[in-house]
Amino acid sequence: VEASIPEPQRKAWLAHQTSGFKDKDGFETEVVRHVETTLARSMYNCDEQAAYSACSLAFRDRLILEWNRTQQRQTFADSKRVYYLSLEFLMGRALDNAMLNIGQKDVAKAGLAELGFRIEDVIEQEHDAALGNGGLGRLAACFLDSLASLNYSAWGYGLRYRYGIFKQEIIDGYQVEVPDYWLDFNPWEFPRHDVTVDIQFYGHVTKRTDDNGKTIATWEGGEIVKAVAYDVPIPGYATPSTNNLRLWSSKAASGEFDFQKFNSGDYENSVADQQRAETISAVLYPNDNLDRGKELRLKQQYFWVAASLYDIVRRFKKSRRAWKEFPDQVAIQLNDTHPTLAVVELQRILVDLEGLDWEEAWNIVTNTFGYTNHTVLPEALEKWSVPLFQHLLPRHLQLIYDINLFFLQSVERKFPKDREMLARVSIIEESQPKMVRMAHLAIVGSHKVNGVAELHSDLIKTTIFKDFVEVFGPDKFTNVTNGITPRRWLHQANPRLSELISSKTGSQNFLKDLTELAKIEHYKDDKAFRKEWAEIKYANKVRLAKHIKKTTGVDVNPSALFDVQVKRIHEYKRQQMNIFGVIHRYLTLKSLSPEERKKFQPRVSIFGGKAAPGYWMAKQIIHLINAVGAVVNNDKDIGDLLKVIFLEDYNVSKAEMIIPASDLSEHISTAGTEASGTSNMKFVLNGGLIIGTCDGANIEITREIGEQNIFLFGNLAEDVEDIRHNHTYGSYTVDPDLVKVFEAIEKGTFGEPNDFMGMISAVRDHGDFYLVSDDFHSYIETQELVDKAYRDQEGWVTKSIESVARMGFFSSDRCINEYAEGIWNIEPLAVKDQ
Ligand code: RUG
Repeated sequence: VEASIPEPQRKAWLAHQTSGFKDKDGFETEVVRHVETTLARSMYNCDEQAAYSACSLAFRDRLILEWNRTQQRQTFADSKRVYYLSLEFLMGRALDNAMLNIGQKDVAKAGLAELGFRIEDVIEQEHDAALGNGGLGRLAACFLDSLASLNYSAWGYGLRYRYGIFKQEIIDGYQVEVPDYWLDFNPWEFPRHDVTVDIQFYGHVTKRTDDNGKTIATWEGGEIVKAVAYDVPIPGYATPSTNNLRLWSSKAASGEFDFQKFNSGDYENSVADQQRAETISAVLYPNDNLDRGKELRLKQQYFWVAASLYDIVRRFKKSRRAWKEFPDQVAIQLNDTHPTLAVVELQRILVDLEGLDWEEAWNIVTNTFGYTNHTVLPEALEKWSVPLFQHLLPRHLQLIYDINLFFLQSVERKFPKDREMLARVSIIEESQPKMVRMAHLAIVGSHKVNGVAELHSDLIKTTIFKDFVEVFGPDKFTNVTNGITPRRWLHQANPRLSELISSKTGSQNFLKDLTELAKIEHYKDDKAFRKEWAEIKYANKVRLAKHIKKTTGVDVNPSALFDVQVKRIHEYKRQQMNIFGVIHRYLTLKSLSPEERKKFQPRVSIFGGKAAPGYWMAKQIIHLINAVGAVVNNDKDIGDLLKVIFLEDYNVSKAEMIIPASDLSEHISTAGTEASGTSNMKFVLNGGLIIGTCDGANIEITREIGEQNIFLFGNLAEDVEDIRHNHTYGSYTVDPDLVKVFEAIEKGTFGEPNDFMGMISAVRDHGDFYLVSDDFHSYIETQELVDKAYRDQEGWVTKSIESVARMGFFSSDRCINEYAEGIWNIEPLAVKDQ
């Protein structure tokens, strides 16, 4: 890099490389400089918000240098890059992460203290970057952290939503959605007004035959929207590598507004084009595991993949390599089916714009893409109506039909005369209207398809994608069990635990190689270690108890068992079973004498999570939790024995506080419905135990930490179908304990019973699809085992230490290395001055 700098600029360049803060004083100087010049404020009125801004800008300056160097290093190396296409990146806060990854949080803490600020208060000023719904978006964020930390040449591509996931308020026990405008001041993004791409929508296709008899298709007319790049630096941990996340923002192609309309007095419409264009990247769709098929969503998807592919192809073309080398230089991972249009768009670029033959182009396409499936839930599998496609993306629809034709011809050769097989695997569903099945397109257009936990990867092969295993053979389908970044989910979220671990492992190397956690198992009988272990958990619980008091007004006892279920509210995740279990506990307590009650294990049941705004049942569940809390928390008979808390607006930064404070967390989805789950990993890594079903990654967690350290219950995935069949055609009775719970609700114990009848009749009258009643007895019994185990505090601490020590497998670093080796075929790029 240095050698390529022209001589006149070299001296200045060299001087600049050594700038930045070396110590506390250097840091302070930078903060003061940013307060006074960048923010144009004086130090006399520098409040916490200004301190946050200046501190972020000081760290950002350091990131930018490494970011530039990393990009140059990757360009010069000219090796293969991976592009992670995700419609969601749930990044959370950036400042704390940047300070820790750069390794200068201590310097900042000391510097800020001297300026009169507590670093925790400064960190708290940052608005979460909440460009995602839940697990899928957070996984993408963990992957970016690992890709940078492991020195892979990688870019993320996403959308820069003006409004991320809504802010949740709880008013009178009901969820109310408030828009979350997060871009007021965002020092972590760089607008690239020079990096823009024109994106076409609508219009029509003309075809002509050229002199060689080849058909040339041209997509004409329609409208153009401009995509503008915004870059976010992604610092690796303990490495200078700083990767790039590029988010696209939409803008009218024709500039600010239509002067002609404005001058002719049509003021309202003069800005209409601009507003329509900006709508594309305006808001994140707030649905988790649900496809609604809205036109604007399809527009978002095409806008984003077309801009990203243009960028990727432009970068490849600079190397002047032959097209056939494209898959040697480029790996593109489809995070779910949301970016599947990229398959069609690349084929369009190669065939229509670059003039390649169909076969050659299709080879390039399929060797470039990998597809990750994250769900088997039918309501989450994306389908788009053919008429909508025809209207919005007419050329893409033609290409999809051609891709399907060639694919079905190949299937027919393998399975002659099997019409049903053809209908089942077709990319087009012959419904009314016809639909494009995006998962089928993603499978056909990729060289590898992976699930996200062992059970899930087996399930996709035996259920939704069974036919494709026959068509393509089993090798195309693989598993990469999800992981989490230990930097954010241990080091950042639980600094005291991280420090205790490093004092025993001898270094912080476990943050780069999580299997080193195994070393702490040697200390599981060490008295001082155990004492500190328990103290850390207690301190984290005290912190959460303060937050609960501040936000809900309820006093909770930090010595009680903290039982936490925080995740999106969904029937398949079964928060309804949890709250029914809480009601059962309440009824049991009420039936006991004061003496008997004394023997009872005190608990705080903590819930958190957002319901999609249109998901009526999920909202009812939130309402019931709050209604139960209102009764139980004010019942003098009960006191500290049971408290029920709903924490408002669960997000990444709240997760960082809640997770380290849990004794027990609930991962209780109906077996076979939760693809992986990743919060289960976060909780165990922080020394909390799990109550869970044999679902998703719970199974692998059990294998790693041992059956004695987890509370498993409920029916198995392999039995679910038969049980459901029996609900409809056999005898069906609701579990007697659950009947009592329903009776209490119907009696009005928790307010107007009609408010909760949907939840009751889903179980009692509508086939209990999620097996709440079937699993209830086993759930209640297992909760009793939890109480018993918790009363033996020594035994509990042993379980907690053993579990953490055995969590090495669940690092997203392991996961990214598996993708790199098994799917992307890329190697890390050496960093000399590491
Ligand atoms: O529901 C799944 C989780 O089980 C999983 O852990 C996560 C990451 O793989 O993805 C979640 N998911 C699936 N979010 N959306 C979908 C379907 O679009």
